[in-house]
Amino acid sequence: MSDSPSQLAPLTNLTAVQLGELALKIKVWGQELGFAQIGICDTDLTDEEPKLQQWLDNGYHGEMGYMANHGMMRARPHELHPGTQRVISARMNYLPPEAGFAFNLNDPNLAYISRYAGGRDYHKMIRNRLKKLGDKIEAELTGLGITKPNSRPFVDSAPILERPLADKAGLGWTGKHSLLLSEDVGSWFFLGELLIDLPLPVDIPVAEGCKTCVACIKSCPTNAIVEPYIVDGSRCISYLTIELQGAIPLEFRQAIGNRIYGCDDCQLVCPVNSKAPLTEESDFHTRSQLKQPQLLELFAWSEAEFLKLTEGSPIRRIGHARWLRNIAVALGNAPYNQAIVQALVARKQSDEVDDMVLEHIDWALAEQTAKQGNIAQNEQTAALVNRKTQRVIRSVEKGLPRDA
Ligand code: B12
Ligand code: SF4
Ligand code: SF4
Repeated sequence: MSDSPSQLAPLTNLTAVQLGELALKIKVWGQELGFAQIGICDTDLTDEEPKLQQWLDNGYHGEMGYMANHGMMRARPHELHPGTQRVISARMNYLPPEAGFAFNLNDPNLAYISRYAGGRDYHKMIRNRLKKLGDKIEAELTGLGITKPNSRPFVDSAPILERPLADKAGLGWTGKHSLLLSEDVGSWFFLGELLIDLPLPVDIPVAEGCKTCVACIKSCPTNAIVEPYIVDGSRCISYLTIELQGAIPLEFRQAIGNRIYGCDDCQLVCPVNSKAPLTEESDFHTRSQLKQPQLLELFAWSEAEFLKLTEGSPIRRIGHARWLRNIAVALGNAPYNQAIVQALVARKQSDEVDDMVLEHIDWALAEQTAKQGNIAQNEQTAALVNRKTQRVIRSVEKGLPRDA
């Protein structure tokens, strides 16, 4: 059979049986490409539009202007990519082996880096795999003498409500922390989508499983989960350490503790994560220099070292200034130590710091000085880290012993 486009039949020639078979094959191909699960949904997110609008009206996006820029397109995949009839939603596990969550949170001289970010940046990798999935669908249809479908992959940065789509596609339920999670797999996964103009059969959403649990809400260090299912992004440590360009508001600095890039606490206390599988992608394993790193070591990296050592990692995109800003806050939160004071003073004199970083260094010096000589307070800081973090640590030791 010739595959010249003029001799190929239109997509509308596909029968319901053929579409059903194709959907099953897509799920198998997805797994072959390293996705843990694939689900399919339609593009109707009209129920989400008022909730998204309310979230924006409340200013929960903070400085994330991109969240407001595209209007309601986020809830309309068919406007984002015209012709789209279905969303093929995919999830990929990222939990690295030897996560060492509790060990890391318990030592205020170590830097805590969110476990999604210790390896390679996921955006390009997942987009490439989704593109391959699109190629397989195209080859299959061409083999059937059918014209190629129009598809486009998206991961994270696109203006699309990925979590509600994945919820519709049956990949899990929306937890009270607003992330997607599922029995037996937990929540340690990324989402990505292939938008496609084929009327594939859709999957059935799974029932919500949080029931009466509120562990994530109670454990959030900055009280960012303002209501069940609703996160005030502008209070979230992930926003404060990654998205926010300028100064970290004073009210959050102590609560940030040693978390210098993102935060995992709401997932760490989640009982559903007790059965979460480890990633099968070695690309997501934590790089050696980011495994339980000393704050002082990271603070000493020059800009050139920062760029070299974070190459290919999501951390690189915050740049050296925000990296220093975040570490300065964590150093301010560490117990008093003469070496920390010296490192802060030395950094003030380097030509790599701007006014914003200087202000955070001054804050950290003031915190350190306040603890100097006040042995009682210093010990209290060291022992308590802070009460909520202690609870998270205990919860991890008990609930996630493999990853503690
Ligand atoms: C902006 C953003 C953030 C912001 C804001 C977070 C937020 N919850 O909105 C910040 C920077 C804080 C952030 C942090 C994190 N993020 Co983020 N983030 C995004 C992004 C780009 C958009 C999310 C969005 O649309 N928010 C807008 C609000 C309105 O959406 P929403 O929270 O889902 O709001 C809905 C609920 O409020 C709901 N709702 C309201 N009332 C009710 C009532 C009920 C009963 C229900 C069920 C729902 C409900 O309706 C709203 C509209 O749909 C997505 C990628 C994408 N393009 O979708 C990733 C994404 C959500 N993030 C992700 C991750 C991994 C994280 C972090 C874990 C990273 C980290 N370790 O530091 C944290 C987790 C913080 C948290 N608890 O949410 C993953 C989540 C994967 C998963 N398993 O669900 C995503 C999908 C990226 C990806 N491609 O994998 N993130
Ligand atoms: S990631 Fe951390 S700061 Fe953000 S909502 Fe979860 S627990 Fe709170
Ligand atoms: S901690 Fe509890 S409430 Fe929060 S997402 Fe997990 S099961 Fe749901």
